[in-house]
Amino acid sequence: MNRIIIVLLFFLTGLTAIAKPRPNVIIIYADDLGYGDLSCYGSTKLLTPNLDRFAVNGLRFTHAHTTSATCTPSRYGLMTGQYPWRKQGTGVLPGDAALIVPTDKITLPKVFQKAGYKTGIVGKWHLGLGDEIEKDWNGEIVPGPNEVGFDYSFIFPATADRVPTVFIENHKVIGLDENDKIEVDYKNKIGTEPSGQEDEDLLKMPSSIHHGHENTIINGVGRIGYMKGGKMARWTDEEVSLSFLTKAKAFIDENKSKPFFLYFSLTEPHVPRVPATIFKGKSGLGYRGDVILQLDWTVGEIMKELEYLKLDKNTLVIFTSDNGPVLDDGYRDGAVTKQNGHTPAGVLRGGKYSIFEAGTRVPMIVRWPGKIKGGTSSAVISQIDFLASFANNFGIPVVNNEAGDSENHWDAIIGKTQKGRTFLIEHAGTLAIVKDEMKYISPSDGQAYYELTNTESGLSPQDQLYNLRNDIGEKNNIATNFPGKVAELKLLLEKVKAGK
Ligand code: NG6
Ligand code: CA
Repeated sequence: MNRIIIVLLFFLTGLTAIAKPRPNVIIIYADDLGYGDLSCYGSTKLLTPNLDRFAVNGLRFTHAHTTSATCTPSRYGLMTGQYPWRKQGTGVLPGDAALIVPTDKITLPKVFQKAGYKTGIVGKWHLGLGDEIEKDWNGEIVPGPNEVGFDYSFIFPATADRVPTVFIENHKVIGLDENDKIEVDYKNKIGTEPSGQEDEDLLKMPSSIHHGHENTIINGVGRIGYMKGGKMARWTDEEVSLSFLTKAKAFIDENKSKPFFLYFSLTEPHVPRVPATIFKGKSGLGYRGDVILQLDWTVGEIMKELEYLKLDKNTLVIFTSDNGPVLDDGYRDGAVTKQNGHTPAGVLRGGKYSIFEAGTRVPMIVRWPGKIKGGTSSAVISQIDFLASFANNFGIPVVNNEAGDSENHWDAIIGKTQKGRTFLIEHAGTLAIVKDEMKYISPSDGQAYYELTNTESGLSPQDQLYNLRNDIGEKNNIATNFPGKVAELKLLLEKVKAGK
């Protein structure tokens, strides 16, 4: 009798495990796309039909956040489920940085591996490579994405404006030439190639004055950092996006018969904005607008591929961005002069680098036909929660509090509830906390305004408190009117900081 019960229990446990939904999952991650950059988020000057279509059948979030207002920390949070501000060295990384994601702890892609998925990353990485800054770009570059949970990787190391401007596929730079070895240096000039400081005439896209994009010129674009050699390995900026799309489609195709997780990390609309030639001039808003159209088209191509392979119903696609928008991020590319009334941050204040809402509040649309109803969700969600949410959905335990800042909000992600986090932390130069739509920004001595990028940083030596419910544009600091609220949020923030 007992035996029968045990067998029955065993069988039932097995059934529940099988019953867990295991859709393919794709996270499409834009770079510096703002809350107001898509027409489904209210843009009228820039129309993004593919993402609009995507949003019609998807759940469009109005309060979704990255952990931080720049790239590396946001991606660190996405991968590890840990706030980047808990760890030194998680700020914007140079292109020669060592890997900052631990190889011995749980990560988002490892959650998928544990659930039996095939995992891949295609696109921008920006979380460092190898054990040290000094590394041989001409050999095996280890550790990297493959060591933190991706079975397949096709990446560029940092940003399109940082050397080395090469693609790396599973540890190896593509197009290596042993007679023309690649060297990279972020401190001293190497090689004899011209740099932006010396030869402005060679630039097809001038850098903004004193803006730090004046080192080695590659394809007429001055980069951050010096590079020598590897002439055949260097990408052409116009082809970067299409190369990523091609590799993403190939990954989907190769893994169509098993569950797969693809982290498709786009470069648009980060600088340098060099769209494929067919997109140049298409938006009328300069190259920033053009690359957003290119991004929109890319999303459409991925959706077409899923439909063609009959995978669209069984694939959960999350579209979002790594931080808020910026117009002038170092090149005179028309983003400012051809803005034409477009508002990249929409109704929000600030942008990339800012502790105001536009720094971390980003578009996020989740689409899973048949499983997620279309509509909008005001649930407060952080990308740091993807790790625990997927782990929970798959029934995978996360041990030793390894992703301690990640919360399970699976039901909010799939639209079963509009209730997400009870509180949210934002990070850019200082920390802010949002609870019940009251936002407290910690005082900071930092600059209130970044002239280089024309950004309101949101930093102030005073306490700031905003009521996002009726002041989403953060215009009225009501800290002095509500000292009790300030004290409460300050205390909660201190607790979170001390927490893990
Ligand atoms: C900044 C760069 C900016 C951009 C940013 C990283 C200067 C003056 N500015 O340091 O152009 O590359 O880093 O952007 O060099 S992120 O989206 O990857 O965080
Ligand atoms: Ca970014």
